[in-house]
Amino acid sequence: MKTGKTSVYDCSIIELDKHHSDAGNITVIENQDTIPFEVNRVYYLYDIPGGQERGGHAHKELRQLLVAASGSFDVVLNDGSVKRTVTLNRPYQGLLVVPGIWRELNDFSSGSVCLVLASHKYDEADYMRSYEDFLEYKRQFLN
Ligand code: T46
Repeated sequence: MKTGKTSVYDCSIIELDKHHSDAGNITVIENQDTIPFEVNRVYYLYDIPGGQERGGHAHKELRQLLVAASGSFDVVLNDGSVKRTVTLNRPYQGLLVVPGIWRELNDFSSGSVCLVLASHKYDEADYMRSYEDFLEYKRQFLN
């Protein structure tokens, strides 16, 4: 699928493996088996001040799985036509975010951790940080 043609409905919750024991839980994510891309980078957002927003950009190629490893936050997905808000609050659920989707993360609970598994290494050229440029990019792929 052309990355510019993606919609918010191409983003989905993936239920992750949860192994429960009296000693606690463990969740495992494996390349290809659990998620539909190879993981080349892992990073996490933490110590996020109350009321802070993250994201506010889109990617041209990057695919990501976002997990609330601790606490909760909202992800507002926007494909230029439709907005959809997904609340992440379970460490055994991941939100697959496809390329070409503007995202904003907000309403972080105190102490929350957003774990991100990403398909590519960091590349600033992959970012669309201007909302106007993002809309223009999506318009090119209409029809
Ligand atoms: C997303 C949310 C969940 C690096 O140097 N390497 C990296 O791998 C990353 C991700 C960031 N940085 C630097 C670049 C910027 O100067 O860290 C700074 C903040 O990065 P960014 O604007 O990407 O941060 P967030 O938290 O707004 O967004 C990130 C992801 O990039 C984004 O795709 O969905 O986390």
